[in-house]
Amino acid sequence: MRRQGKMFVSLLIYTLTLVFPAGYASLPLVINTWPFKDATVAAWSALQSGGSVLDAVEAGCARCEMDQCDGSVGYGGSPDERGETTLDAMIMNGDTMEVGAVADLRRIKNAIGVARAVMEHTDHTLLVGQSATMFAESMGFIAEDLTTNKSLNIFSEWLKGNCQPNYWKNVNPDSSKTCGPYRPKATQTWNKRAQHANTHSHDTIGMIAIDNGGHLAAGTSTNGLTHKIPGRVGDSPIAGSGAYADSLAGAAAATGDGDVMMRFLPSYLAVELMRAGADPSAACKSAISRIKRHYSEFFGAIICANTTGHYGAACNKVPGLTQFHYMVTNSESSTPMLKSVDCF
Ligand code: SD4
Repeated sequence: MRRQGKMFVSLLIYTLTLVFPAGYASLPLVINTWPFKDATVAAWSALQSGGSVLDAVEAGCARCEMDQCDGSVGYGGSPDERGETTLDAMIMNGDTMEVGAVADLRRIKNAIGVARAVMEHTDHTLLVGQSATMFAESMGFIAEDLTTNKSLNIFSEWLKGNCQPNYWKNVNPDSSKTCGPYRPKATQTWNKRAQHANTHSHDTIGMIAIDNGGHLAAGTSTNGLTHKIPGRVGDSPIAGSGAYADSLAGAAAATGDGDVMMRFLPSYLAVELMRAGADPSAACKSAISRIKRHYSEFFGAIICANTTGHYGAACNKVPGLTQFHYMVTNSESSTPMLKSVDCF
């Protein structure tokens, strides 16, 4: 009898794994890039306390901005060539297809909050630079220095190391050896793109939230790339690249080498594939494959979720990224689950 009981339990577990494979659908759902658990918790509590999916995405990304997740989100990280930290963020409403975004935002800590203000208080989609700061101040955000001892230190070490690495090419003096200012070289040579990315310099938060009513939102927040050329904007605030959400199809959010990834709109592509019936893991994989075809060594990953709450992720296998970690909370487990996917 005991043996029969054991067999029954084994059979039940086996059946459950067939019916509920990894990524099993359950709503509501919060999913975000990297193991930023506190961000997942913040987004989930926003949903649980009656907030909308936009509230959840805003709360989750704001949490990372405050916590300076991995130094790659929020103030005091990724100083540019002048030593300044600037922020990119976006938020998208999958019901209305409204987007609010800021890029190269200076002196304001809560970039995702400003992105939401762009969406809710203007007819624009993306505000940039010092003008975005002025907009933020008019909306009640406080302007303050985003520099910390840590970012100052990263900056001064970089100066001491002859400004290596940097993002210049085809310039004089030789940017692989010395600091600027640089001037264009008369003759240009094609160089394979340098491998700028690694797990330490890239950790944008990208987040998707879906509620019980099937409303979807997605968002991102980052301080971009360390030592970027001032004025550089990454993929994170670009709709369809950093994130995309359509409550009729699904949502996706990307992380990685934004200068390459934004050329392929991977989040848009993944959502369109889910609209056509692809499951989230396959959609994520196809979006990564599209980029790989041209930049086999790019650093990047993407998370995808469809309207029923199935989710998946994919990443490009490069040294330093063989497995990608992301967080999931849904009604199956209200404490965040750390998930991982093997890169390919
Ligand atoms: C950027 N995509 O600015 C961002 C950086 C990043 O994971 O995602 N890191 O290019």
